Amino acid sequence: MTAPRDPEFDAVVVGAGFAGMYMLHRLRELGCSAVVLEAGHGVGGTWYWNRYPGARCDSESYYYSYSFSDELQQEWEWSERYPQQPEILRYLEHVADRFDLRRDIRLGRRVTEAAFDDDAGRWHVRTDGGERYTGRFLITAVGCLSTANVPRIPGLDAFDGRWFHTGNWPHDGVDFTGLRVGVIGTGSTGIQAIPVIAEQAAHLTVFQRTANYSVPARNGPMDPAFQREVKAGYAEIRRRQRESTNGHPFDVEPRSALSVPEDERRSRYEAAWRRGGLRFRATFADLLTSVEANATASDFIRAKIRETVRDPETAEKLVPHDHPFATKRPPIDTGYFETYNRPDVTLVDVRENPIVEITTSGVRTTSGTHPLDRLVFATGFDALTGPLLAMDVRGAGGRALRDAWSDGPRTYLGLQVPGFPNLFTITGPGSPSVLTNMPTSIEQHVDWIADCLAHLRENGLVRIEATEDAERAWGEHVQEAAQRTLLPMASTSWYLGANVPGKPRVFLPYAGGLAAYARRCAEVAAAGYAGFSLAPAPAAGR
Ligand code: N01
Repeated sequence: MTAPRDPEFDAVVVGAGFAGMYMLHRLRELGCSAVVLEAGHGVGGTWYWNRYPGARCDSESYYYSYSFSDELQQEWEWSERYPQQPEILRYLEHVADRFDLRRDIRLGRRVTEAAFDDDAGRWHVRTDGGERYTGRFLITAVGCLSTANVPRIPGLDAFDGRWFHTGNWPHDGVDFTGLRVGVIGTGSTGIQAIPVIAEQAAHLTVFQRTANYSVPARNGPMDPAFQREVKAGYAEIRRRQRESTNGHPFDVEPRSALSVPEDERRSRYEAAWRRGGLRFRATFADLLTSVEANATASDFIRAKIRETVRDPETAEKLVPHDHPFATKRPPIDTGYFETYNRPDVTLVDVRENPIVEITTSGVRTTSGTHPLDRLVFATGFDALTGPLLAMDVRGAGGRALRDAWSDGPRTYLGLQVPGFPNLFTITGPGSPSVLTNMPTSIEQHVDWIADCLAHLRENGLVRIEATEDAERAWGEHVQEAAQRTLLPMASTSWYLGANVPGKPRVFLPYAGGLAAYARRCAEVAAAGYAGFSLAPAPAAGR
């Protein structure tokens, strides 16, 4: 009797969110056999896990979506300017059905190990249930923000109430009615969740470490006339997205904030504030490159916070001082600062009064104990590298990715890692990823990988690996690109890995802009995949 062989595919894809599902679609078009292994019990990735109160997208619905199928974008109707989590999940489930993707997606399979077999030129992948899969190519579509960061605060195990991380929210929801709730964290997630939790809880205590800038989202129902206009103009909208810095379809004002008179500058900020959303960043060309220009936007938002929050002491705590606007991912909100005017909401500044421990009945800071029934960690993620390093990935010669990246991630174009042949990392570290509207970056990566696989096949090649030289040069370029912006000034940012104790401080995403990045990827491909070494199958009998 021979032992049953592991199921073998051209490609094993990890993750069934935006990236993994589109990758599967493209692989099928190429005629490749593929399987998608997904840890969740449903498709959707980020939108399957992040079900916290108030979860919605900060990009607008009409462009936070796939562009690859005109039929899909014509038939899908968005109900709001910013879609809520359940609506995005419905959209992704619809995509899975519409393109008949589910038959190649295996749910409830968390990949724990992946090892490259040099002789066979195959990746062997193992899941938490002990299943094994084999593929010539391993393609990670694991997301950038999918490994929860729960801070190690002493005493958490002893807490008598229940606690939750926003990125791993119970599927049957959480009822906060009549309860004393604590939220730790005031990033984009906390800023979305806090106003909604405050509506329900008997009392909400917010533990803030870094005060944050936020601009009103100005959410509302989708205007049918606008939706018709969008559908008629999708070709142009998608072109603008692809040719932009951040994957959004709006133009950035070409002038410097310092080139216009004070009253004009102010009225432009006022108009952007009234319009709401991430577009506020585009009010002037140099908000992320000039400290002086940025100060005009930062000061404008600081004044808005002081105007909104009635108690001056609370307002001062909410005013950010330690980083310029948008050097951390800028949140947008619905009634965030207004929430602090409620009598049943308390703000605790944990820079001033650090958290000492979690007790059985609450959170103790240096200024006293805050009694709580429920505790919410809106404390973010081990971003970009976390989801990849959560798997034990071993490349040629058994080298662990964890060792290869001990000083920070090393990639070529965020797509490949030297020493890890035939591994592609969709929106990996060193690509624009989290600095952009994710579906746009995902489509660019997936299309590039699909074209690359087609090239290999057409040329009788079976192996592709980034060279050390190309990786080194790209790594330097990624750091230079960040240094040309103000982004590294936010010293506590997850862009730098600063939110996870012990994580190397390296600027993780590529800040040179999506359009420039995509051009570079296209040039690399046109030059016969410059910076990659490509190899044919060994001759028969060898
Ligand atoms: O996480 P974050 P997030 N004690 O890391 C604080 C995307 N997103 O989940 O700033 C006390 O930004 C931490 O404080 P500090 C988006 O890209 C997208 O909010 O490190 N506090 C910070 O305030 C976003 O940027 C959407 O000092 C602690 C907060 O927790 C990314 O996800 C919606 C702490 C964490 O903020 C992550 O956002 C929501 C500790 N020990 C999010 N540890 C969309 O629109 C951490 N903090 C699609």
